Amino acid sequence: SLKLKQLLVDIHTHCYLPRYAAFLRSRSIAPKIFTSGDRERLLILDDEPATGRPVGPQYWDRNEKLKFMDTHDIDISIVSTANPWLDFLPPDKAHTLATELNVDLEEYCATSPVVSMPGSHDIKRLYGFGLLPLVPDIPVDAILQVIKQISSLSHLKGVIMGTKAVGKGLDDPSLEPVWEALSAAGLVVFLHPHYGLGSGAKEAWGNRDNGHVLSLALGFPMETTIATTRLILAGVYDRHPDLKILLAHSGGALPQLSSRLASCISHDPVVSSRLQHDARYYVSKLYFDAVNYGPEEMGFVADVIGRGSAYANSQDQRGDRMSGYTRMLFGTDHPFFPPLDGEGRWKSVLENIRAIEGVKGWGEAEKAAVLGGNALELFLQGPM
Ligand code: 5CU
Repeated sequence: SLKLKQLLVDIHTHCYLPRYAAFLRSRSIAPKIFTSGDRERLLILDDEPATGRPVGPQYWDRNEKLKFMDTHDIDISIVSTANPWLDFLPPDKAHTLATELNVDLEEYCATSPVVSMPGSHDIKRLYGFGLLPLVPDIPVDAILQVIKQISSLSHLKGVIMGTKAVGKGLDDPSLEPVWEALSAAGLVVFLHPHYGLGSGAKEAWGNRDNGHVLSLALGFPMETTIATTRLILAGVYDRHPDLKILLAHSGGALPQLSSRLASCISHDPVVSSRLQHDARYYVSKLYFDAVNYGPEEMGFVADVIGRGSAYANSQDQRGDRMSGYTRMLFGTDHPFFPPLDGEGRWKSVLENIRAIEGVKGWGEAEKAAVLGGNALELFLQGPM
């Protein structure tokens, strides 16, 4: 059984595969990798200074990923391409590169070492989220073709998706066949931010130099909050109740705002009768990474997820209110958030492990589930 030993599984961990990194090196505008002095630098965020940030093999070298996993006792990682994925490309290029990068990621995972555990010779240390060519003007059939490709690659267990989808956000009706296909294929959609507040950021963040703090601490999570709320409001979960969506950064502010959202919906003449359930129910259908760095936040998110099942409109859909932890999964955000000084274990990783271990009311079973058991259940119960 997969549950012979407590495994630590990292579901939020990124890379720029060598083909993607080479492509970024070929570009003269952001996103790009360029050389300055004797170092390569990466420029990806809109509000980042033109000097970008130092980048190195930890972003593309698989040995570095495995070394990082060993340093932190991580048994298995579900690796995804880091933002901004293919968002900035024309349809043809996005389609070609998605297809090629999915094959590259399958190879990256399929040839990885196995988990060292008695009887586990079938479990690899690396699995992946594939890429879809989600760009404006792409024919939907091209996206469906890539979903089919990903389903056929046995080490890819889902897709990573940005909040713009094909340019108009996640409530775009043209995405219906995409949700349908992802749901039918059982692929997990890892929803991840990149744009923060977009053009609103300039005014919201002011003039003071605060590094990346405002866009990463507030902009990223708000972007996820808004994108997921629009998806809920569009009734996507009513039409595709089996869709598996995993939210980055514990869903941003959605857990905190879900009762307010429910109240706003029920008082709004345009929306009040649109959805089959109270908004809080849909929160209980989502999965959340456990990347929020605090035991109180960790426990709060689990409580809100579990509470959501009480808001199902039909009695037979009501789940267990205490089961919120089953939808939370450990992540690191590697290779982002390295320590500013020193080597060894990363503070950003240890904080999340300690937060999971410090949740009041969680026993060994709950902690083990969030650290790895839930991920095994979600990603690896099917054929490996
Ligand atoms: O530090 C950053 O900019 C990022 C990023 O771009 N993407 C991410 O997942 N985490 C941090």
